[in-house]
Amino acid sequence: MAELGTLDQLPADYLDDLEARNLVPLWPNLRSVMPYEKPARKSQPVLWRYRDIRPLLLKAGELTPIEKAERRVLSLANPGLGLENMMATPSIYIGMQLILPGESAPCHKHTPAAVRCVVEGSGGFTTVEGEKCPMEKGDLILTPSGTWHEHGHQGADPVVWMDALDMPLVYYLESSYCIDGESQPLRNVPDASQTRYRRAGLVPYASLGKARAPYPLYRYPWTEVRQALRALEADTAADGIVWLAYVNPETGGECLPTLGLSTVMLRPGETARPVRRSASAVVHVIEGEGESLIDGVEIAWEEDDTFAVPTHADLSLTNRSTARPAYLLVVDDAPIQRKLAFYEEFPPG
Ligand code: 1HN
Repeated sequence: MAELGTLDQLPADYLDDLEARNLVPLWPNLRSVMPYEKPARKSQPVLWRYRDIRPLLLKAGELTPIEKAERRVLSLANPGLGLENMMATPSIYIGMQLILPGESAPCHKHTPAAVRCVVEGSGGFTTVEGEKCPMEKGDLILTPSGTWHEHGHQGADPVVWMDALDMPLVYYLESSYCIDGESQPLRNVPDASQTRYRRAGLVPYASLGKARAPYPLYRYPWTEVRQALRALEADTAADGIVWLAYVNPETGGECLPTLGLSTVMLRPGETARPVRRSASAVVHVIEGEGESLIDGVEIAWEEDDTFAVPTHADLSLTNRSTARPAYLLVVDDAPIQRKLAFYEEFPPG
């Protein structure tokens, strides 16, 4: 490891000459952009408690009519990345969105991809490319990059969902923008999770041998995902993790090019120690309570809480209940890292 020259070792008039020509010497900055062994990380392990968010979100419902918000969302910002930047991790935006009975959020499309996970309330829906997707607790709804989407609410109580977007990445690429559209005519009811992709292992015959659809399925109903986790438990070793990936049913690959989606069931009293991953992640608690150690920082989570896991972090997940399983949704940026060919897994350390 060579000792690199520093800025103060360079003559002031030389530095002035560089600056006047928009030039910067690399060597004084090299270690900060290219540290040894592990990346430099500003992201912190951080917990957002739903107990804290809920009253503030309901207050937003009183303070700001939906027409003045377009999307009534409180962003979950990682203080290590600067609150004003609205980043949960370097690549993942997270928000909690409130929609009140009878309200609607107008139709638009944008370059960032989004996924929603319903936190509470019944009767909400998102229409994606003309497909009306019901939103019940734990349901996952994809709105991939460039797909028209709008929200509505036909129920009686407030509906809240978590929005996850690849916005920090797309914004960094100076590529984030949005287009407003007319409300969409409905193409079909029910949605494809109930019709064309009702069961794993089966796809509509006509799709065989064709170019695989990029986004054949927008909705993953929680009641079925939860059953699938319970079924996988029966075939998971005591030291294994009950962990399912959400995939595109036509390709078997990731649902979205940027965001990875998966769900973990922690058995009663279980402590899971997943491999250390180069990807950053956000974990949302669909059901249950427990605690996690993230790079030595202890986080005690409850149902509907959300926490951030920085890149390369050590992570443990403990279900505090000895009677009930806990269910977690994991949103990560592993798909981006795989495409960039540097995704890594390390033994827990
Ligand atoms: C957006 O379009 C939605 O469509 C939610 O519900 C959150 C955060 C940033 C930018 C666009 C939505 C968003 C968003």
